[in-house]
Amino acid sequence: MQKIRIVDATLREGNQAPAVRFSVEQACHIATLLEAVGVDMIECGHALAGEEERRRIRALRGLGLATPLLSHARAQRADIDAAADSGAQWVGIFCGINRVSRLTRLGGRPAASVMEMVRRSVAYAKSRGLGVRYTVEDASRTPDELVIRVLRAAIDEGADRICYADTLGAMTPSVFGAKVAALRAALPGVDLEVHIHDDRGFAMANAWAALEAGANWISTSVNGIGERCGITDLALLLANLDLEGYQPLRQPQALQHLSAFVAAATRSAPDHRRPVVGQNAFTHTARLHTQAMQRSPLSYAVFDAQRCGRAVQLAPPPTPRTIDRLVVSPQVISATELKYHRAGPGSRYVMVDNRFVDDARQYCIVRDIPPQHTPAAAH
Ligand code: HCA
Ligand code: CU
Repeated sequence: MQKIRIVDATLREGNQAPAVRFSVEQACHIATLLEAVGVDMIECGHALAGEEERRRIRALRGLGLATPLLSHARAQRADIDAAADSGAQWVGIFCGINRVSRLTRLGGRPAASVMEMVRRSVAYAKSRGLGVRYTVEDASRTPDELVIRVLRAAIDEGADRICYADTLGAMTPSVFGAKVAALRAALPGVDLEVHIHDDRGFAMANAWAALEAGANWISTSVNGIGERCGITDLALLLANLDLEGYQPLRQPQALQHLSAFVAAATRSAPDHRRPVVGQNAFTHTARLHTQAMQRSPLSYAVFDAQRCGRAVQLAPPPTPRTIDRLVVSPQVISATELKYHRAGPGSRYVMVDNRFVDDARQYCIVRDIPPQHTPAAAH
């Protein structure tokens, strides 16, 4: 099985998520944990963007990590100079070539002129001694023939790695897999990365389709954070690679810490349902499930909790509690998060957010539940 390499872009793509701005100290802590879990490259922001970004990159370089740093840049000399001067060993040059990119970001240049920009910038970055990744931004909405031509041009000029970006998360897995397979066939031997947004919820599925089709680098972020709906999630990808026998998880306990730290640093509520790292990911509640889990730890689990640095939690089935009349406040929770159970003739209890609510009156506005809204017990 080929080794799948990961470039984690939490400090670049993640730093572009709404209301996110990592401090130098936070960035350094995240980078140290990223190295601990074994990512192969750490992507930082645009060195040209300002002193704050340059300070972040300098501090990351000062950590002396073994993992190389990549600074992001447009296909312009000034950006590449800033990346080279920042101390990053690599530059990630991104430049789209489809009509939308040319009209909205490149002053209406014709494709031939963009091709020339890419050639010149890759050659210049090589002359500055940088490792070079070239990304076709919005590749998934670019004619395949044009994608291959511009990538070939970048490789001719010495690009060390090429990247196909599904910038809008527009693709479905089977289509994405076919695109990557065609790219792999047209450009054999070259390091091929994919960067996938999650707007349609396919960021993980498309990453998987891509690696099965021959991509050998995947771009990720912690908790999947990034522009809009974010990108492929690091912890889930690592756990899937472990499960499928590609490569074992390294320091898996650090994954949960990384996820919690990034959630706190981005002022996001912890996502209890997040696979692998979420609080509920290895918690079993229904009596049937907890009993089976006691007999065999994989009876209701696809990932081995221990391999993921987690422990199986068996939550005792809630003790039925009689509550007369309930309706959930729409401000607190939505009706779909409610499960009603019949605990005996005429009695009901309620679970909110997957937890048994001790005093439902704290959470709920008390009103009558019409009998047709209390479905028969599911368990
Ligand atoms: C961006 C766009 C980008 C670039 C990806 C890359 C995308 O935010 O600048 O350079 O590999 O999704 O196309 O994130
Ligand atoms: Cu992106």
